[in-house]
Amino acid sequence: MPLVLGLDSSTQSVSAVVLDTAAGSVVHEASVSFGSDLAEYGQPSGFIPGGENGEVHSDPLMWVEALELLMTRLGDSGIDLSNIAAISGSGQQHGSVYLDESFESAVQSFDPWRDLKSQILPHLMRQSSPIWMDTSTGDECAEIATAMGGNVEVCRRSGSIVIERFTGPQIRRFAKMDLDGWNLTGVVHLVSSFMASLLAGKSVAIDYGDGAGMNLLNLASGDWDDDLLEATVPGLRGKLPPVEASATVAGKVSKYFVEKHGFSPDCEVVLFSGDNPCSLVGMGGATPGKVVISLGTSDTLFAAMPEPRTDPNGYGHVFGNPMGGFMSLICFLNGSLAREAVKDDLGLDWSAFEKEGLAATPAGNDGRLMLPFFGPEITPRLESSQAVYVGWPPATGPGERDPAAVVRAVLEGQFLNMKVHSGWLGVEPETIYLTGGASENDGIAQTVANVFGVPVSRLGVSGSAALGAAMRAAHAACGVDLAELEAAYCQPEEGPTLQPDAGVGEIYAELEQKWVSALHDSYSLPNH
Ligand code: XUL
Repeated sequence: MPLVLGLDSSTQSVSAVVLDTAAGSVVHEASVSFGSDLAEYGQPSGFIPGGENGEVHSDPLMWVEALELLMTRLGDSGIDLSNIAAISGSGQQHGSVYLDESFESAVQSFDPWRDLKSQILPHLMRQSSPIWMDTSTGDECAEIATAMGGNVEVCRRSGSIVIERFTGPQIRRFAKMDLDGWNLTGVVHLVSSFMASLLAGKSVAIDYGDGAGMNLLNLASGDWDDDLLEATVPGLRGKLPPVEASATVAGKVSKYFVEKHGFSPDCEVVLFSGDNPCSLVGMGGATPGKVVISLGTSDTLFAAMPEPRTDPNGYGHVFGNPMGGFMSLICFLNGSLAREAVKDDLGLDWSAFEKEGLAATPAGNDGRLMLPFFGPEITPRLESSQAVYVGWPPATGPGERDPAAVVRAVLEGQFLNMKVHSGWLGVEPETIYLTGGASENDGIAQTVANVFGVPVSRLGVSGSAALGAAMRAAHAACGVDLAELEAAYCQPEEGPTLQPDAGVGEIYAELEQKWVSALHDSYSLPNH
């Protein structure tokens, strides 16, 4: 019974899912949490607390130890690791690991009688790794953008304007702060390619999915962009792994994992990718036409794209789609925090939010609009903000507005914002796949269907990044068809697909225009 293993090295844990793709089943899931399982690192949320000047770093040795512990747990759970035919994985995006020149040769011959962590330690040229939550690189972003003649050009080439958490600006900051450390660095890996290198026993390539989150990859050529490299740190190409298609088999699993954890020497390691690209696959959204909206602390919208368009406003990102082509990722910071602010402010629970709010008001809210930005926002880019109400009776002040209409206004405002700021994708969605906590609320899901004018299907998938990684391993190394994998693992939850209500199309078309005008009247949006 050949199995595949998908790993997810995320901010707070490293987790695994084992699939039997012939049976279409999930055989086992396991996880190691940095907070509870590796408390001795003192990084309960997966990063070193108290970073200054926007620095958010993690200890890469913690990731290594978690990987090893996870393998031990998988073995202890009765899974025969010699039955694993292929492994792939997912990593939190943008984080970087700085290794010396001898890492490449050392990783080939790690000693199975010693732990992995102590054998990596001498090769780390930077003891901590900046991760995606780091915002310390404002100066470096400005320097790179200026050297490139502006962010429009950076976005055109790399799919994103220069972003603080992206790896290029982070590398530049390290080279400025610690030139000696930088000069001794032989290779910079992403979290994804670092973990894959440990498993493959060699320094492997970065894939297009995660590589596009560095502000260094030229999307059109599929190679590192020489001008971006030069603007970041001269000579950078010599310290980066090559970049390759996500479906590349990097090689067989290393001797270390064969001898220590019982893997078969024939087990293949497929390049790892970023967590968002892997989630696209795990949610069944890897073929164009499906748009995935995840309603979480912040909301995200992602979709496969046939061609590398970029966001003219510079808010969204374009990454490689691990199944070929490209994908977008648009992040809306004011997600459930804004919904909860309204709910709590009105003293409602989620059921009342739906019954006394949505159900008591008409689609379009009689023209009452909200710009639902309760704090800083990425899409559109707003440094700080508070909600703006447009089209309400003139005398209404805070606390006097009809609570039911406020509930509807926050949701319609959020989904109009998503619709307006995803138009650049050029994707006409056939179905919206909705996931995340708030998607369970029927009224919220119906409002998404109505605002977009597209049927909404709710996904039952959990752990989509690890699942997507396992599906990628099965597809790339074992030749299993993507459609077959999606049919087995990415089915919508029980329950009907929600169709848009009849007659609401025109209402929302009109409301969208008013909403866009209100946005531009209320904020001076920065040009990048
Ligand atoms: C994406 C991003 C986050 C991390 C989380 O740009 O920064 O979604 O990938 O792991």
